[in-house]
Amino acid sequence: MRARELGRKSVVVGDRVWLVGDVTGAPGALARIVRIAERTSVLRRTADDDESTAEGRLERVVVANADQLVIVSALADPPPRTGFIDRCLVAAYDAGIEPLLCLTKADLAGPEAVVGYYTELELPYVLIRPGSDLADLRALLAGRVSVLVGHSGVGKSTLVNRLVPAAERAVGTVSAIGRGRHTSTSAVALRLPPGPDAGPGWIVDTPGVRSFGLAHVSAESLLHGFPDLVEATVDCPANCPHGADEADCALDAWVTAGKADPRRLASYRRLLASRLGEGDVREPERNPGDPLAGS
Ligand SMILES: Nc1nc2c(ncn2[C@@H]2O[C@H](COP(=O)(O)OP(=O)(O)OP(=O)(O)O)[C@@H](O)[C@H]2O)c(=O)[nH]1
Ligand SMILES: [Mg+2]
Repeated sequence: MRARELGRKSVVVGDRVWLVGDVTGAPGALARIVRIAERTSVLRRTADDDESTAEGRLERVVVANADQLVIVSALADPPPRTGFIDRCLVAAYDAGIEPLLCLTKADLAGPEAVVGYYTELELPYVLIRPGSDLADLRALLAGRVSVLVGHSGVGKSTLVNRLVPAAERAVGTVSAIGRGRHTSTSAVALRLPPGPDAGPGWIVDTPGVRSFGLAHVSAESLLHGFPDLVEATVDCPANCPHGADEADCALDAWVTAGKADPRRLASYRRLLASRLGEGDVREPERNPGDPLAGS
């Protein structure tokens, strides 16, 4: 139970709290949450990118105190969306949480296109297929609090069940048009079995999201999700908005010189536009070049 003075939405998954009452954990035991510890990190998302809309102001805390954001993307069924991954990266850097790319369904498609897109970023990634060895992933999760985010049907709960066999998370099927069925409906933190070199970590399974709105991230912080572009902006004029029609924006020359992938710059500018309500609201996280991008 939550003490009334804490307010209705005050406690989120990942919070560390003080309890008063019966803390045995036995069936029927009742304790009260009386205090919430200061959070080391807060991962947020909004329903929309545009701060001027009601959806844009509707902010959700996904998880507190996570130190790793595991961006889960299937390589097929549903197809990967680099625009969505880019958004998650912005949210991770903004919250001070380290990103890890987790590419599932490697039995269905190769990782080359997605991995190639992030070459300049040195973004750590792991490949997952049914029955694959999870030792690399376990090592990256050990001793940390990691949160899985991704579209519905990418295999987050499947992965959690493999990592924590006692978890028994429900798993759904993917429809013929490659959409998940939103099987998981709430976030749950599970304790990982301890590894040989590190303390037991925690993994947080979350419900699949359609998009990852960034209305709460300032235009300036948006750029921090693009470390491959940041360096170029020292050559920009003061207060350069970095938009596509800025004649003196140094980002164009940076990309022309081959120092970053032009698709990353385009993705960054799509995010900028989307925050101003100019983006494609229908499929905000789809980038040209993604599999099925034009469909
Ligand atoms: N071929 C293949 N299928 C997989 C893999 N991982 C998961 N699946 C399948 O993908 C479907 C969706 O898996 P879930 O674990 O429910 O996906 P989720 O990300 O938890 O979805 P939500 O809870 O809706 O957000 C299930 O039918 C899984 O069996 C994989 O590596 N390869
Ligand atoms: Mg799930």
